[in-house]
Amino acid sequence: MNPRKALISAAGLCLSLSVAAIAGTIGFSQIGFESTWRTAETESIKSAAVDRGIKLLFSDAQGKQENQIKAIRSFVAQKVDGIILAPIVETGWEPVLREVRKARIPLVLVDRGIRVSDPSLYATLIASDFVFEGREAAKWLAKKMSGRGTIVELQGIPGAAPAIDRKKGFEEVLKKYPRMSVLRSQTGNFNRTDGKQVMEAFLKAEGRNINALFAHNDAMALGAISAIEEAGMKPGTDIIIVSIDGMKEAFEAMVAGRLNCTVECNPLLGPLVIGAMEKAIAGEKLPKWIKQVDGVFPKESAASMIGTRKY
Ligand code: GZL
Repeated sequence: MNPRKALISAAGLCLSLSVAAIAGTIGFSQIGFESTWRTAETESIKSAAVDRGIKLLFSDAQGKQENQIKAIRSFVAQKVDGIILAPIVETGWEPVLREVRKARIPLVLVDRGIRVSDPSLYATLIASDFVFEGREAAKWLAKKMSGRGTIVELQGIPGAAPAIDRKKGFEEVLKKYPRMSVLRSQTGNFNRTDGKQVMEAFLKAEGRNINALFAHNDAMALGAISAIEEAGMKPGTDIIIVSIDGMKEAFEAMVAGRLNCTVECNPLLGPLVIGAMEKAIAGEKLPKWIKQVDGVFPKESAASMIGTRKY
């Protein structure tokens, strides 16, 4: 091989080794395990790190922002090569992210966005478009209900980007249907137990006045389905239900006729987030938002699609 070619291939090898070497240890601050969606996301990120030979320091915040902030500070103290953050809520991150930047550690957001005065505090956000998801849920429901009827809403975690933006998208479309109204709206904290309890309260207060339920995630919808059945009503028939996430258990509920539609929010973000992390560590400029692609799955498609669902 001529000396020039040898030099180029050696440089290429060094670069690839150096990227692998640079992206040696990454800290990942995960929210918790409030839904099967969250579990699927965690597994996707962990396996993507293994595939790339990266050591992942995993921290489960058990649903508390202060635990996420503590974990980030611990990652900085351990001088990790990069930090991945799934931020439970949109605000309260500025001080700790400034400490991360001072330590010159690239940080990538996954699955939820944040509100900061200086967007250079994070390299990129890998997430779905929650406003799109809220709009699609409302469009499907308006068509199903022929533009009229009463709705109750189970919201996600207060202050969380998916809860704020799904509600925003849903209300934006609902404005076009004056004969559709939201009777009651309350948080079910993205989990099945709270979703059931809040739906029990809705049913006690409104009973058969309720024509439809919009749940910000499948976990709360599945809890609400149990509450509707225990109240002697038929979910999917007496009360039309649209939710978000596209989990396999939602497809099972649609096949059984207990859920009418789920808007996907694909949690398999691992390859995207690890790839972005490696680029950020190598000093590459990234777009501020790398959008996950999501679909809309009505009950009619559930039986043919369920075999393809990976989470
Ligand atoms: C969305 C994610 C949400 C899911 C819920 O990216 O943050 O949190 O929709 C999960 O199931 O609890």
